[in-house]
Amino acid sequence: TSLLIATNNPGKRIEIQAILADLPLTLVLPAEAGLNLEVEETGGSYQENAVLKALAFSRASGLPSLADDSGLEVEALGGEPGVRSARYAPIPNATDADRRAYLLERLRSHPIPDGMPGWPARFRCVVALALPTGEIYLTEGTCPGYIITQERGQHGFGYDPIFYLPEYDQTMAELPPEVKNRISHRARALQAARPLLQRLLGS
Ligand code: ITT
Repeated sequence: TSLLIATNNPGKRIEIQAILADLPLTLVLPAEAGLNLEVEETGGSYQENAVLKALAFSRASGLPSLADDSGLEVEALGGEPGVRSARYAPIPNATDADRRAYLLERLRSHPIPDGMPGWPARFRCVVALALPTGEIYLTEGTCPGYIITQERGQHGFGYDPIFYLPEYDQTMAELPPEVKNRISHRARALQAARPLLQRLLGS
């Protein structure tokens, strides 16, 4: 059974491939399916955007497609950047480093709560599985942590270097990838999707 990984983000792609590696699925990348598809994320929620992406890729490829819409939610900022995490920072062609700098800039006027290692935050991930029949399944995962000002670590992508996990005393970018891929929001959403994928394999 083939499953299209409906993302253009290489960081996500590598993690999804690793997390699903033990399933007897042939994971197909957009480029391998001859697809160069930019889906405009017009939805106001992770769920809506994940469905938009999974359906668009499934229609274009004729394959079952799995999309991930995810983001970082910082309590002091009322849950920002949230669904806008990939587009945060008001600069054209912003990089992940620009977005981290912009987030820290926004946090400057908010004191770190007493006794905490940083600003409380969580990563959130919604996974949508779209079948060629048009059926859609959604799962979700979250991972709590703290935003810190000092970047640490080289692994991962996005906000990982400033996302601190007290139980490991490491940032998400310092954790070995196999550990991130056990505990992350993405890992949890994909674990929750396993029964759906098993059913796909059985059919
Ligand atoms: P696709 O839509 O092609 O999948 P994208 O990067 O545009 O790629 P999203 O709209 O879901 O995807 O944005 C997710 C953003 O949230 C991502 O670009 C990062 O900035 C952040 N993010 C999500 N998961 C993360 C993780 O595991 N570590 C660090 N940052 C993450």
